[in-house]
Amino acid sequence: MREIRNIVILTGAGVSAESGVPTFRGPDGLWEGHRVEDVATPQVFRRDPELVQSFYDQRRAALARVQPNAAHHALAKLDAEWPHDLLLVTQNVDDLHDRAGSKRLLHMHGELKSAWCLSCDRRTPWDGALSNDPACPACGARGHLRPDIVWFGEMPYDMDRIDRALSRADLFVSIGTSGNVYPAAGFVDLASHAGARTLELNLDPSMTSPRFDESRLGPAGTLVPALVEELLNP
Ligand code: BJW
Repeated sequence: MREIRNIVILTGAGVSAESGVPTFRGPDGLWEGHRVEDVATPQVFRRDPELVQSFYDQRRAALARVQPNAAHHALAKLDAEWPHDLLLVTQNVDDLHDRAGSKRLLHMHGELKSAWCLSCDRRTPWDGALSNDPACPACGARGHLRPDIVWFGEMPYDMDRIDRALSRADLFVSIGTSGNVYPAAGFVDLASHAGARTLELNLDPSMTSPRFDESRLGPAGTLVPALVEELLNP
């Protein structure tokens, strides 16, 4: 193992579970009996925009009732104190990493608190509802704002930056993700190929556990602060 300087961290729904944000594929899965792969698509949005908008409106409103947990805070501390390159890539559309204070952060699957205008292609920070067809603040068009969320078949954000960081990583850490969704589920292979040490933190073994150098099982709220201490005080 070479000396650790450049770190890439991937988080999934498990990092927010202890804050009370439901995961996708757990027993109380977010989409209530539907496979997320069947419903989180642009086709479903085109077929039933009211249903999809009101689902995301509820989730956006629910963010006001949850707080970052010990894992989000520990990752923000690592961001503030790590003297070398660090990139936190989250698949989560909640804003808990942002609120904990992480700065070197990318939301590869979009954000609940952002709206994307299909008329002018601009993205705008958004706090309220979208189901009432508000006007786009940039171009004024009505009925063209959609949740700024990456659905199946759409290109995740910032892939060039993520690929570059993975190709230079000395340590890749995956936290609370089931490894069902690509391209994120392939990051461990890209990092390994680049010579990085790979470490997974998860409550249970994931689809990708066998591809990591090391897996630690337990809640993110306990494992992440311990890892951050280990990295900052080796
Ligand atoms: C805890 C815990 C605690 C619980 N502590 N841990 C065939 C083969 C390969 C790929 C494909 C294929 N067919 C199609 C594809 C591509 C497709 C894909 O991956 N499909 C799979 C179903 C196979 N991917 C796409 O379409 C993506 N785009 C794309 O590929 O573009 C082309 C491209 C290619 C190459 C490079 C670049 C581009 C887009 C994917 C979009 C995903 N969007 C979603 C929905 C967003 C909408 C919404 O939020 O409503 O994003 S899907 C959903 O899954 C969400 C999540 O970000 C994502 C990952 O879920 P996550 O975070 O892993 O959650 P869970 O619930 O699955 O797991 C939680 C984990 O936490 C578990 O492991 C628990 O154990 C753990 N846990 N409590 C620690 N306290």
